[in-house]
Amino acid sequence: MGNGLSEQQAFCSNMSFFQSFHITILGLDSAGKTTVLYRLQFNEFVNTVPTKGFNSEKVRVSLGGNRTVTFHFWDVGGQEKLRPLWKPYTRRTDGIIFVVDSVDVERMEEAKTELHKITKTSENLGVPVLVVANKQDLRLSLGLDEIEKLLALKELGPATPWHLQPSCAIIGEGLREGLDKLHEMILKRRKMLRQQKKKR
Ligand code: G3D
Ligand code: MG
Repeated sequence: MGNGLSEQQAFCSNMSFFQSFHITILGLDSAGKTTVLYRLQFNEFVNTVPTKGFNSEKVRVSLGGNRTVTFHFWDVGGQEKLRPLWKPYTRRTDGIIFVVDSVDVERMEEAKTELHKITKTSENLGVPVLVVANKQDLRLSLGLDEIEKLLALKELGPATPWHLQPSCAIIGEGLREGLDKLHEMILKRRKMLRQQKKKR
């Protein structure tokens, strides 16, 4: 027979199955953020229009190892005039998905600046980032090594855990693998924060 405390503990640990992770989807306009979101939500391609403010959807996603996880995605518009919104939307976020257009060589420097700016704000220190190298189906898309260099991803770490994932959002390729990694990084960070709290 269990006592009240262990039942309560079991209840709390079961509750973690129902919690959702807050994920902000960022990146320059036209990178494919909204396509990523609707591909994950409906499992099919949805024709997008430029996002004027934000789209928000709660989605249950099946990950590897029979895990089903609920993510609350916030897809925030990427046009220059909307980028000041990124900061408030990333407040208390569990993870960031940063989508880049792998063909848009000209704006890679701009993408790099925005990525480094948002990960270095004090609220986002240590928040894991999944960098999605989207539009890999296009012939002129850059390879991962080149994207890693152009976005200076190595300069993000060790403070910010990151993973670079190739994808083609119109058919959904690479998205679940990427989310799997992001989920792992989020759990690892939570564990680390819990341990740090205990030590204090
Ligand atoms: P955004 O939300 O980041 O602004 P969208 O970007 O999701 O609106 O996508 C911008 C355009 O890129 C859309 O085309 C969309 O179909 C296309 N796109 C998104 N992902 C991919 C991909 O993986 N491969 C290719 N080839 N195209 C992609 P339109 O023509 O509607 O502007
Ligand atoms: Mg959009």
